[in-house]
Amino acid sequence: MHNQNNGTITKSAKTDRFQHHDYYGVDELLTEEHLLAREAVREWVKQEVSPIIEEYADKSKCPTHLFKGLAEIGAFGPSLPVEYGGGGMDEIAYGIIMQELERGDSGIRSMASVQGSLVMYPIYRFGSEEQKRKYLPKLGSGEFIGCFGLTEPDHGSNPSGMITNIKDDGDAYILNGAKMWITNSPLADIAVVWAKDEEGAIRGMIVEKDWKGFSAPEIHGKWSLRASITGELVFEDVRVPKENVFPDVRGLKGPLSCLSKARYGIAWGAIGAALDCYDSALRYSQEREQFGKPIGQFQLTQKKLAEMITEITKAQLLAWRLGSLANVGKATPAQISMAKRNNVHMALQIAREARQIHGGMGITNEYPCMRHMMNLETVLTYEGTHDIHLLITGMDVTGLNAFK
Ligand code: TGC
Ligand code: FAD
Repeated sequence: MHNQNNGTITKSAKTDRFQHHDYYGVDELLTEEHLLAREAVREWVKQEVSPIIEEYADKSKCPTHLFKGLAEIGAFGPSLPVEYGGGGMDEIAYGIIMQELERGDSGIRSMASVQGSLVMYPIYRFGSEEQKRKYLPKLGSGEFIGCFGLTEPDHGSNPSGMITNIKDDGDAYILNGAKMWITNSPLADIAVVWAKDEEGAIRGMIVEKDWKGFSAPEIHGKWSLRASITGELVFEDVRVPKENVFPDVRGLKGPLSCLSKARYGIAWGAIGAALDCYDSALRYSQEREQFGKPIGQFQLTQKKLAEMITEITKAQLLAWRLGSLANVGKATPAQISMAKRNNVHMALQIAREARQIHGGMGITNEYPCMRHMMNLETVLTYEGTHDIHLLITGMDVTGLNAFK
């Protein structure tokens, strides 16, 4: 439970990072399994991520050694069946795991989102039995790293316009085109790629890194998500055996249903980043004195903190309810869009306010706010931008489509 009482702070709250802020007792809505998963991942993040993350972000380097650890704590596909390399848990457990990872860093959560929801999930959902058996155990154990290629240089928000294509060539398809902004692509052993066939239908396929004509150059110069590696996917007459193409799915609903799964996780993940910023700002406001008193005693600081915990609490309730709907298969894509948009924007606003509470110190890597803030600029944009999700909600409530 919330451990700040009467404006004072307990000793442990001063010394222990990652305080638990549960203003409305949302924990009472969680099961023993959810709480255990949260504790395990939180502990892992404290041990493995927090001590190194500032340095990796500073150097714009991906801590690749964490892939194995992420697999061991069950962060890859927590809600996929165990026999297919997943964790066999429910959607709320999946969400809570993403929350705890993003408390550490959005880039670490991205590693898990891509592997679990954008690579393992489509193989599980659309793959043949052979594809599942060949790739899922290796992905679940972290032996293989995967990436997901939908976005193209000229087709981001409108993936239906993609020009990456396949042409029939007997027992294989010939793949040509390019994908842009692909998380983990330079490291990936396999890529789940979406391309148009000769009839113009979008098809999904698994492409292996060593295949002739396939390369994945890194994109440099990012000020955001610096501990996550991003690259392109370039296909020049790559021969993709037909057995590597997903047999039954055609159309944009294939990749979009993977995005629904990942966006759901982001709606929870963003709460973790917000909690870390709030936690740091609250602590700082109680320790830092100006004009002879803690800055937390000034009404303007209290306004910031009170609004932060209000928004976090609303986001926690939104995520929990969305998770309850997802558990019974009733979370609609538009409901997921609303939660992704709201919670990421909430986290970004909190990161900015928290940075202000830290004054000049807030721009340094002594505190996590600026790193979260920069990361969240990406999170606001990827998996559908802030405005695209608004238009999805707009379409849902009006029945009128702004995209057509
Ligand atoms: P539209 O005609 O609306 O839909 C085409 C078909 O798809 C169905 N559908 C969905 N199915 C499942 N889940 C969803 N969320 C779905 N949304 C739509 C739809 O019912 C339809 O089915 P059918 O049977 O009628 O064919 O498609 P549109 O071309 O008008 O586009 C709509 C729009 C703009 C909302 C969509 O294109 C969109 O969401 N754009 C945003 C693109 C995006 O999010 N890209 C993300 C790339 S991946 C990424 O960013 C990974 S970051 C990784 C990390 O965490 O590091
Ligand atoms: P654009 O689509 O060009 O949008 C530019 C602006 O125009 C945005 O503000 C947008 O909201 C606005 N806009 C566009 N259309 C409309 C409209 N109809 N109405 C109103 N406004 C509109 N993609 C993958 O496939 N796989 C990945 O692993 C992946 N990882 C990523 C990692 C990072 C670090 C980043 C930055 C991106 C990643 N992406 C990935 C791509 C991401 O999904 C796209 O950047 C995103 O979908 C937006 O596309 P875009 O950048 O081309 O912007």
